[in-house]
Amino acid sequence: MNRRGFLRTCAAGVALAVAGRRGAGGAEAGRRRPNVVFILADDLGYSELGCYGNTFNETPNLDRLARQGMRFTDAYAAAPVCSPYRAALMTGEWPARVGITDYLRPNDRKHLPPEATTLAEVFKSAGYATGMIGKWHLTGYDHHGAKEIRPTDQGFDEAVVSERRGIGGGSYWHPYHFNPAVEQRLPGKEYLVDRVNLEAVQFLQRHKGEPFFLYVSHYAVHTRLVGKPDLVAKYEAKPGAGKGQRARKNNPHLAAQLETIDEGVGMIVRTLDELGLADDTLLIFTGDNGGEDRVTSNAPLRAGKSTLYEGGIREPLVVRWPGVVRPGTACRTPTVNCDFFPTFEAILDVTSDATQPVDGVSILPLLKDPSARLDRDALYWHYPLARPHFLGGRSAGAIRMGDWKLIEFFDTGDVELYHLADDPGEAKNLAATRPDKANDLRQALVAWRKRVGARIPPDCRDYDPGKKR
Ligand SMILES: [Ca+2]
Repeated sequence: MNRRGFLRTCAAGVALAVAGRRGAGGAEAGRRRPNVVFILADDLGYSELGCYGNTFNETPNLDRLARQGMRFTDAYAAAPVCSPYRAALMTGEWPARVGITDYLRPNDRKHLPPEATTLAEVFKSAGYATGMIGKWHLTGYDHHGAKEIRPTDQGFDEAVVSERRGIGGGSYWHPYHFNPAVEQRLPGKEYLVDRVNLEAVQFLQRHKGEPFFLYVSHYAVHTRLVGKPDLVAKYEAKPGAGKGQRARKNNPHLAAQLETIDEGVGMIVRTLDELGLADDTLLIFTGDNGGEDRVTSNAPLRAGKSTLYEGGIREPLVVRWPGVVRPGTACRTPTVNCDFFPTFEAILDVTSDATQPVDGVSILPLLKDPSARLDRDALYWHYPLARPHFLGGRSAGAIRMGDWKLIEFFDTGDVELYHLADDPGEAKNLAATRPDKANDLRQALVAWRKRVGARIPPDCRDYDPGKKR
């Protein structure tokens, strides 16, 4: 029997209760395995939530969640764009190892390989109902001549309001460009974020009697930004409001979209309360890559989506888990989104026997105690490009070790070195004054590339960095 067949058999009822390979799980001490709701916002920058210091946007439900749980200050995305983040989320691997290091185009031949064991398959192996709502972006699309590998091919029992063709910029009103087959369910002009919120609530209601894993993957706040008109008007009237969809700060459309996401978080929390499931449910909110800095500001972090500066890869991460995560805590240990896979394995107390090597580390010790130490020296990024991203990102790799971070630009061969504790905005390049440190980090980065088989194709070294595509 192949791996997938084995997992399906397990899902059909064969117990899989062996010791977790990454430490004792949440099932210890008689504790029931929790339900998991994982809410992901698209292109949401580090500095957009009230609980991360934003004073213009209004995110009362997420701020409450942070007060009830743990806020991570140094949570990273494994990539500065969509698809590689999602590949790392689903497999626990570095994107470089999966071989998906850039966003997948609609006609892309690449996709998350069916033989990879996904997060959804891990939950299925533990007897969970698995559901996904919204953005997948781990395949090319049939409509564009590519082979589609759908979420339902990767361990999700159901995938609703999910794209079947190229993801449309600004397709936030029904009928949705990315999947015209989606029938309207809300009265009036249906707004996509509202629809995703409704589907999330109804999934919880449908599956209240069994353990569930729900992945709520919003299409917002990806450009083109389109907020609901009443909310946009509310933010336009606020002091300091930027103007229009392309405002670079205090963007009223982004704020409006984010408020609707936040409303959905409130709906999910209320539904869990009503169903009596709040204490048995681990609730996670995060984003897939940094904010696009032509429509927002990630300050105090530098730059945004498509770059390996902090603004491109550092994300909000809020976790609520009653009885395990202490309310109102903050964790400053660097984490990366490949960590979710082994973390859930540890929480479920299963060894998934994934066919792929898992690069992440379980952060369950941090959930129990934010000052716990993880067994990991460094985080790595690999983002080779044949020409600069249209948002400005360059072909590059990076490493963070302790408070030090090095970015190696593949197009010029230059390196930049920053001390993040002293200089979170990456304003002072120390590569020339600390060549010893720069050399150590560069060597560690090169050694990691070798270990995971990360390639830098020749055309990703040799192009004109000034030329935009
Ligand atoms: Ca994204």
